[in-house]
Amino acid sequence: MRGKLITFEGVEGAGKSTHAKLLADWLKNEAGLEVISAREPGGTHTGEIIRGILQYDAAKEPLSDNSEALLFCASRAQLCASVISPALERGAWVVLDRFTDSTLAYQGYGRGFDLATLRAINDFATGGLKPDLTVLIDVSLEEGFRRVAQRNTGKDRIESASMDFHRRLYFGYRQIEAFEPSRFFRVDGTMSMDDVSNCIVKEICARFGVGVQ
Ligand code: T5A
Repeated sequence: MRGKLITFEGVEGAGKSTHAKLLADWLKNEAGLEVISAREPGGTHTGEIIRGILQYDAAKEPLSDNSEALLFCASRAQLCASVISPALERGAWVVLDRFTDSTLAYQGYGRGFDLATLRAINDFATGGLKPDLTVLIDVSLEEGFRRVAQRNTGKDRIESASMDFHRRLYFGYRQIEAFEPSRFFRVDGTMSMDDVSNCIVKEICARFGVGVQ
């Protein structure tokens, strides 16, 4: 049986990496499933090189907004072809820290690119692959950036964009969710880590009938 694709989305510092890992551990250790985890951009050798360009200006030249959009999708295309699709086909579950909705939120609502064009580029990159469930972790921009600041690693290129940019993508996520409500599970990311994690596991059990073995 084909595996499931679960994606995590939200603003900077929402807790995506934390909760993607907690869910992947639960699926492996408690539900006994094969689980592949990856982050975007990245997750492959090519993708990690692209991540360096996108986040840390590795190419040392200003990146045009068009190049930015295409590079996120190039990283995704490589990840889909070499990791995600083969894993799903052999029945593994795939847990992703960001996916196609990030491009709609950041490059669409944030940078202002046409959403239909971005959806077409996303489809080209993924071969039309859609998440079975998207967990949208909801925290305010203020809370997200407070957590990012606590990390003490400084802001990367996109985190450094204007607050207006981040406000647009925050509301963008709401629009994207409203467009396909049944694919989304929105969880209040300001609850304790245990409470957030338990809510996500409960939703997964209810939707897909998996449980503790
Ligand atoms: N991007 C990405 C695009 O523009 N277009 C695209 O198509 C794609 C795929 C990726 C950047 O690229 C952009 C978006 C991003 O700007 P990244 O480093 O992967 O960059 O950035 P993020 O995905 O935003 O990762 P962050 O690490 O900034 O945030 P997370 O993963 O949401 O947060 P996390 O899990 O690291 O948690 C942050 C802190 O909060 C704590 C954690 O312990 C951690 O310290 N925390 C909680 N604290 C209290 N209560 C809870 N419930 C907590 N949950 C976590």
